[in-house]
Amino acid sequence: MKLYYAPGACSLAAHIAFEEIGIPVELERVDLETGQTALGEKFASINPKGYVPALVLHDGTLVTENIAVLDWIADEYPVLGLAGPLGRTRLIETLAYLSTEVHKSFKPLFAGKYDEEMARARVLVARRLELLAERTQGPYLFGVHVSVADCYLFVMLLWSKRFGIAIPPALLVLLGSMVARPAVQRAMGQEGLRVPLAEGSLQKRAEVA
Ligand SMILES: N[C@@H](CCC(=O)N[C@@H](CS)C(=O)NCC(=O)O)C(=O)O
Repeated sequence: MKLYYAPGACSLAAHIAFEEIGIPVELERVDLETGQTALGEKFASINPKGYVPALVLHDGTLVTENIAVLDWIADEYPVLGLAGPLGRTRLIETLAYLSTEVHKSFKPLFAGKYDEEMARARVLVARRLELLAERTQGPYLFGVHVSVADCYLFVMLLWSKRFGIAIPPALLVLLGSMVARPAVQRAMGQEGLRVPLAEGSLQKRAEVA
């Protein structure tokens, strides 16, 4: 299997998920500016959509879109899924919210063109994080077990820190729990990213807040 990724992009969610499961996945970096992969291929010839994540399965089948990639991982490796009669539905519901409401709301911040649009985006993301915080069962979204949805939310929280968006206390706890996971540290290290804060310090900050 091969995961096409860009450092710190939303593809980090699938990367973390694979590290959590502990199965070997080939990683190939994509330069989103030039559209070239690290091996010098045109990324559009692999994924015509031109964006990451792009996952190539063992048989060469391509899977794109965070929701589909993360759902595929959870289906294949249920340890990162959600058990119970409505488990799959609740997981997809959360992945869809993260993708279409939270992730999408960051767009103006990455575009960085208009201050007013960026300010509106900050407010919108913060509001959407609040809703997730209210529903978070702690320490992860669905309780004590980490799922692919936590991997995706984690990336959204890293972006929130980067753009100065206030993270609600319940999600600071989640962020701290994720940062402390060796799989998260490995994935971030492999992408050349700095792990935000030392283990446990985010939880402590949330406790005193
Ligand atoms: N709908 C896609 C969006 C993925 C996406 O926005 N990827 C960004 C990185 S986080 C990207 O590759 N952007 C480059 C581009 O769109 O050209 C998904 O959910 O997988």
